[in-house]
Amino acid sequence: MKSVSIIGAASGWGAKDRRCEAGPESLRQQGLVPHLRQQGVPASWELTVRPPANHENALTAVQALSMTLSQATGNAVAKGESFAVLGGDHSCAIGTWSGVSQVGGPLGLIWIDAHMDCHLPETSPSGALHGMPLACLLGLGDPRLTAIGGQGPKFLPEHVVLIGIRSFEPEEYLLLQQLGVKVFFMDEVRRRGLKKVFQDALERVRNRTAGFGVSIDLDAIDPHEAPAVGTPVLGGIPKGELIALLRQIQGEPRFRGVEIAEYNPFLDKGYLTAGLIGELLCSLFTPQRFAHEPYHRIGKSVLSA
Ligand code: NNH
Ligand code: MN
Ligand code: MN
Ligand code: MN
Repeated sequence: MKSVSIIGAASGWGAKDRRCEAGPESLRQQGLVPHLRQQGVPASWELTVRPPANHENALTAVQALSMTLSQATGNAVAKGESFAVLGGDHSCAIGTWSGVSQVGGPLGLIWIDAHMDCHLPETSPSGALHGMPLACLLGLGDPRLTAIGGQGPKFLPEHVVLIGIRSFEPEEYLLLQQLGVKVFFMDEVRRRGLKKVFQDALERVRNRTAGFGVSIDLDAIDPHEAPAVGTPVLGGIPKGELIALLRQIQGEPRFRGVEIAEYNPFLDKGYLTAGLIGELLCSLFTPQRFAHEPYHRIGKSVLSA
């Protein structure tokens, strides 16, 4: 069984509310690693990457962090380990997947998000970099970000799928349509059920690829169940359905790793979102023979210790 390298991406420079930079350290303090190990996941906290203290602006902060992060994920995969990147705002995806795409053949990516994250600097209404990482990974955007891990696109459009989308600007949808990237809107998820949509997604990312990854923006999940995000959008994916489907990936040799982004501990209600992150990780990495324990204990066990 592959060991799981946990990598914190402690930056909020891509978001309007920067406090998600505290996400990784908070999860660590809430006892995430001991809990995972108790659940049979051979996880260890590899490192936490941070932007340098002396960066000039948000872009150079994200650029520097992404370069370090890409080396960390690239190393983990080259060693034959799985990884879990914990954000931090979703601009960390530039580093995470640029690194993974350097190892082995073509890579597939399932992008689970309320948003498309496919803006160019010219089309973004907010200028926030967490609205642009998928465009960067497809080779479009600021050259300082698209060059990370080597020039050019890190994925072929036919190997990328988005799930859970319910908030976007027309320009980013146009871009995805022009490229030919498949988008499963939340409407379709509700109409056909997540299970069928997820099957279609898996088929695409497995077709003529050497491996695939999953990027989860926590705002994809309904805000009643994942409140600790900076940009909540009502009407999201029920967490139980997502957990059940991620469980199908467990043990799949071509699954490279996961990224879970946008956790802002200051917005969490009790341990709701932290617990959910634990459950998501267990669903992907806990061997089937282990019982699946409710996760809200991570915080409590630390507090009572
Ligand atoms: N599309 C909006 C923007 O670019 C919101 C992006 N926010 C996200 N993306 N959380 O996942 O500003
Ligand atoms: Mn989002
Ligand atoms: Mn996102
Ligand atoms: Mn669990």
